[in-house]
Amino acid sequence: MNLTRNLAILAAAAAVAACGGSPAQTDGPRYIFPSDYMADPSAHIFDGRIYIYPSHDRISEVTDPEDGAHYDMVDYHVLRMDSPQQLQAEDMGLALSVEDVEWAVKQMWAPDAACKDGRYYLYFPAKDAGGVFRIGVATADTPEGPFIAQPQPIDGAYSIDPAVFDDGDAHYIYFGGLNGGQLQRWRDNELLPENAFAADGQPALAPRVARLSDDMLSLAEPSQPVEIVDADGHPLTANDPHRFFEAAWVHRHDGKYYFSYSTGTTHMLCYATGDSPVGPFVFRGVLLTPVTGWTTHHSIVETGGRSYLFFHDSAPSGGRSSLRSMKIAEIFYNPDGTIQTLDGGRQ
Ligand code: FUB
Repeated sequence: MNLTRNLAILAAAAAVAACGGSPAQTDGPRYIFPSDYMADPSAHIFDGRIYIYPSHDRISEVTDPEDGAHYDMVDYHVLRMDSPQQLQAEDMGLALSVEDVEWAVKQMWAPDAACKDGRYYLYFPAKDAGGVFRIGVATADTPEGPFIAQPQPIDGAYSIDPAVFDDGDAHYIYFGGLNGGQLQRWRDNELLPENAFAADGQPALAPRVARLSDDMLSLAEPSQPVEIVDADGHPLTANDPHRFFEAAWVHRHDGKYYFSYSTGTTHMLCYATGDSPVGPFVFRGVLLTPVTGWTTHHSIVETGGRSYLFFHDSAPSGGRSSLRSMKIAEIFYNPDGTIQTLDGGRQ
């Protein structure tokens, strides 16, 4: 790890503690894991604690950003917080490594996790030997793992950024991401020979959703597009700055389903709401304005009657887009169910 960078983050954390009074303050965004680069934090409450499943960024010899190759991650760690007020998350150790996944070759991108009947499931994207992003699943008896991967990726799950939502009687998996995430290489669940982006003015390419099988290891049904529409019911178009790019997340609040996502090239987190976990979702607004760095990617957790956004930026690495650091911030709902926009802090 870069000592200068670590010192800078620790100084920032100390400044937060000093300026905010007690470390228990979580008012503004703050870094939660200064000692390593981690991103794409998928947070869940398991066993009464917050478990975070992030990507594990690293300094790699692959620096070419073409197709996101510089996001060259090779393993996952699980982090834990006893509460949102804990100053720093605790690293629970190595959870899964690419060398332990038979079908995967490289680029372990944003994962997510789920719990069912006391078993834990880690869903993760990686490229196979053909250079195609697939989504795999690994299992464990504890939330921190280590996880044992299934020998093959999940049939019918592809592209990147799996997110799993527990709707009580069923789990749903969402996936998909544009550009380096390859969503544009798929139509109707078939791999195309080349990219097929949606044209300006046409409906934007949609993320996918499917119900998971009872054993959580496969799709119970072929994935369907997740419709994100405007207030008149028209799909957001490919050139709309608020259209979906990657990083799907679903949570429930006050009886509504919230589908939130990154707009990628326009660098926002946005959200849409609906009455069903599979949509359609009506666009409602911007959750987070651009951060320092190219990507951000998030999750939303409700605990103790308060809601928290976990996300990342690249400020501690001086803006290096593939070296990101995780943050937490409390978020607030308006009476009409909209969420107050958070400032991502890009200068
Ligand atoms: O971490 C690699 C990729 O960057 C993720 O899968 C995307 O969501 C973006 O954050």
